[in-house]
Amino acid sequence: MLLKNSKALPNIPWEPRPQSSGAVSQSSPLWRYSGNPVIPRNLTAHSNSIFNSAVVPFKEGFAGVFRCDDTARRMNIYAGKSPDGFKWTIENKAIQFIKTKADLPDSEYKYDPRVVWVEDRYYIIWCNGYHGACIGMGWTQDFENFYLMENPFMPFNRNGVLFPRKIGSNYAILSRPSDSGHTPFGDIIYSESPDLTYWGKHRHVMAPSDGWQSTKVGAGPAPIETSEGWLLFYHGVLTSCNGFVYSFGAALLDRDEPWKVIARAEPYLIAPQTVYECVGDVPNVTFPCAALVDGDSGKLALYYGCADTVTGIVFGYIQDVLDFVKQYSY
Ligand code: BMA
Repeated sequence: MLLKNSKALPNIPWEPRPQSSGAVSQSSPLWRYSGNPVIPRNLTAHSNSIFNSAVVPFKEGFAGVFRCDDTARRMNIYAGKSPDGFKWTIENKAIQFIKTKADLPDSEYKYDPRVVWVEDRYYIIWCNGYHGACIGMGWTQDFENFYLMENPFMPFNRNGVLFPRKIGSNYAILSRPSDSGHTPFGDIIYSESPDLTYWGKHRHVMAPSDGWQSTKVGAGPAPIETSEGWLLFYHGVLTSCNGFVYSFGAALLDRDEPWKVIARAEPYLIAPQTVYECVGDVPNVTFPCAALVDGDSGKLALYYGCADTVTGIVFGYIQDVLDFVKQYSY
């Protein structure tokens, strides 16, 4: 079995690959959902935009934590549920975290959530406003009550992504140290913690390279465990004459020492090419934050933010993505 520790998900949102995959390059193993954007910008009463959001299997259907910027353009995260992964109901009120300790700091804003099931609960990791952008963390078991934890990292840091299981005896996370602005640089760093409070053993994973990933790179959905290593989808940024362009690609990390890159595809998987990826509040952004996987069939449904405005889905097979990563590795 190629996938490790992925449960069967027979109800994974799915649409077969069309004869013509539209704007997707013929070599890409991923294709876009024909109903994209799956989540419109104005789904909730006060949302200006809903994007860069995280979904997971939950009970008979799906649940998620969504980045909604409101019509005052405040960034916050909201809980949502769906019977099928396509039709979503998102709360009108942002998540109110319950502090697990009285002295936990408040947050000025929250954005770009990831949700990862580890052991007995769903952990939520986001970019947290605390004297600048840093990483915030909390947990839930029911998507009704959410509990706040310590911030894993100090400012400035973004793109915190927890691994779905411990590596050895420690929890493991990827993140990207950054600066107070829009950060024209950025590498992916790996860190470990025995208790999800104190983090260390920092290891460099990946730097920007060429072309679509020449300015900065950042982890996307939680890494997916396969018999060949951890499959990591990540975004890469290119600086064009018209500003940043966010595409995404994939790499394979060592299973026991995930800071070691086994393979990394030179071409992107998805780049902003459709109208909803190129036109919006921030043009030319495709930003992956969540991946659903069916452990039986190897089907993949990946959710990504489009132009910082709406949410899209792309489909594919894990095996095909792995083959792509190995075939086109640097
Ligand atoms: C990053 C974050 C992301 C966003 C991207 C493109 O710094 O704000 O949420 O998608 O910029 O604007």
